[in-house]
Amino acid sequence: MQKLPPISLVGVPTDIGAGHRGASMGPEALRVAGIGEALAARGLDVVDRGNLNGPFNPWQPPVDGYRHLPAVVAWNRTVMQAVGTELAHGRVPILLGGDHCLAIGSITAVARHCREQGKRLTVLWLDAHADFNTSTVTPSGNIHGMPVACLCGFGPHELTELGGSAPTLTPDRIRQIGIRSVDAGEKKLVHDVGLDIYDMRYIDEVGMRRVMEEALLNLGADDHLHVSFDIDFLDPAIAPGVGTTIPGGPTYREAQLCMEMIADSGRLGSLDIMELNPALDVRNQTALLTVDLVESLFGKSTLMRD
Ligand code: HAR
Ligand code: MN
Ligand code: MN
Ligand code: MN
Repeated sequence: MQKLPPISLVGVPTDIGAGHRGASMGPEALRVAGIGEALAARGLDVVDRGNLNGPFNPWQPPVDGYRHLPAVVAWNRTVMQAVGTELAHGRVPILLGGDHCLAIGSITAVARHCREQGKRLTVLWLDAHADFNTSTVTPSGNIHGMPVACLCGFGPHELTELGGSAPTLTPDRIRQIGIRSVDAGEKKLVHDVGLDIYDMRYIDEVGMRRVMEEALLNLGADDHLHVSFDIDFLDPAIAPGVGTTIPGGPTYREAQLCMEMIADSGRLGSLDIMELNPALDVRNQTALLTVDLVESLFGKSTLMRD
């Protein structure tokens, strides 16, 4: 058995960047579904750091193309600090979101850690959406539709320069899987920067196995893999508890295989679990499914394969 590093759960109870209220309850729903116990049962050292604090959600309309920008910045600074601290202590941070705008702070901290350690960062972005909007092309002003653009240097300087100078990532370090909803202006941007997108059509055509083989190709000992898991990646038939359901996502088996192949890579160094919205869930089923998938992500399999 491969020795897995210790894990820290970090709750971020806010929906400050979302278009629906409720993702603020995500961390607690994941705890109620037993995320800590499930990982501990795998023999992992798990500590729950509790929840971070930040500004409440005033639910205001967008200003200059951004909804709640100052509060989004405040939350992301706190996330960056907390994730950076866990990494510096040699731990694997699991961010319990919260909406997906918080991945800006999380991945900015991971990128800095990788620079300090001389590691190469690869980000797997599991999502129905590309999250590559900017203030000029966004249809909503919701910053959870913008984190990948911000990480690549397209966005307000408060977010693109969260960790110092922009950009945090070059587009070639990101692989997006499960994509099936991209806005018109966003489509042009992802095409222009050459983002590596394994969309649902490609998954249909070649299957999840080959998609994951390609997405995980050439990972070696010096690679740190960050997984940013937006729960709306999953088909809404199995995961109704998210704000922006898009039909036609991965099935239960496809999602399991995706997680198992990431686990097999042995390179997982940090994780975001985002966009779970308990207000829209049914008897916590989406949180329970998420815990099941996260167990696979940390190596649980039906048979002994190692
Ligand atoms: N693309 C749309 C927008 O920018 C919807 C984004 C929804 N985002 C998420 N994150 N749930 O992936 O408004
Ligand atoms: Mn590390
Ligand atoms: Mn999404
Ligand atoms: Mn997302």
